Amino acid sequence: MRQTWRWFGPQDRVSVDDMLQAGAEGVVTALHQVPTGAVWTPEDIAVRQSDIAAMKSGTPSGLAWEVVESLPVSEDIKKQRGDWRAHIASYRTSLRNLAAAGLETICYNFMPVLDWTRTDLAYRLQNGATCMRFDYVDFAAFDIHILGRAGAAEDFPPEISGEAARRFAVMDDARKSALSRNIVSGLPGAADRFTLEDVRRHLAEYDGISAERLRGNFVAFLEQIAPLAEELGLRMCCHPDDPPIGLLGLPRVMSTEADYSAMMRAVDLPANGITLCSGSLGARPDNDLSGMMERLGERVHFLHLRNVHRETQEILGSFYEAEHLGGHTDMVALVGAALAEEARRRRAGRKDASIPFRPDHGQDILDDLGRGAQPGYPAIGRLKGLAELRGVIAGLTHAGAA
Ligand code: DNO
Repeated sequence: MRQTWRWFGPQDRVSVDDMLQAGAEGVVTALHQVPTGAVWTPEDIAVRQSDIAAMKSGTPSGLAWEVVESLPVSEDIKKQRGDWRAHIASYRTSLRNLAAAGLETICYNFMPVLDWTRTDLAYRLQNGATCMRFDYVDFAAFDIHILGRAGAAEDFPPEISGEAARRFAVMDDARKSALSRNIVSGLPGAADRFTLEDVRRHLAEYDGISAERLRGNFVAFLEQIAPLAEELGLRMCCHPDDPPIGLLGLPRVMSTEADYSAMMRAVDLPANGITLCSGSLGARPDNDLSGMMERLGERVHFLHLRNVHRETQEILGSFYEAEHLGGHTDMVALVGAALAEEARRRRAGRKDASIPFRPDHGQDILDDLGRGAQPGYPAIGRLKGLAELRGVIAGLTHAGAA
């Protein structure tokens, strides 16, 4: 398993030197500065590659850009409105440019409006560490009482709406604005530029777009992209919905094994693949992560290894991001299933036998507290996750392992 590390570019407070010392073998990044829908030019790609190649001192880092996360799909493509055809043309050009630069693995998602969604970005655990959390009641309070979305109250079970009303009644203004800020952090683009009005406008544009229709638009996108990716030797891998449930009345179509199977079958090419994110999918108790790895593993081109502690047994519920080997996902079983898939690939002579994974998210611990890295992406919390995962891999692959 290839040990990779997400980096947000030169402005990331976790540097190339940091990731090297954490033990990363390869880098996951994107041209975050390029607006969604525009072409990623060979020049911009080359600059990012050279940023990665050097340490602070100028010494070669020995690291390379190995996975793109993400080449974002525009809202126009998801809705098939406005400039969607031009955006697909740009997407295809970007793929050609990435392939020419030696990139092979391209992660993206097809979540409308919101990407990942949390109610707390720094939820304090008992030991003083902080992590990201999704509190379903807080989310309902936001949706029903702050955003004031029509029909929102009916979208939640009555006990959740009731609890949300009680909680909202005693929420002070500071908490109300922090909650709104946290929730819109997952919006594409710079989170702090989004107002509640922007969110309402985005949501309104999905009026009349059912899950069925979104699936159709997704297949249309894949039909334009996957054959080209195949021809270019690229592996596209779709990230799941995070959390894997409908939010704000928006359709979400990549939340379960059945969703993935349907999309894989709809455009049945190896290049049409999966980012198996154990943290996103693991927020639902009915997603069997190691089973998904066994059954869909052939198409898993990238792994996000992360764990969540679910606070309820319901499909719709609260959770927080646990340590990598804590939480409800059996991480050892999942890594075991990934290693078994790699063995199958080696036997089949596949050149992508080593699957890239990254320690996804991490709790803020020790000097992370106060460094102000991207939410979910601290240096030491991720280093700890990577070290633990590396220990699992070493244990499972040791010649003497049972
Ligand atoms: C969150 C990430 C996601 C992911 C995109 C992929 O931390 O895992 O934002 O990068 O959904 O397109």
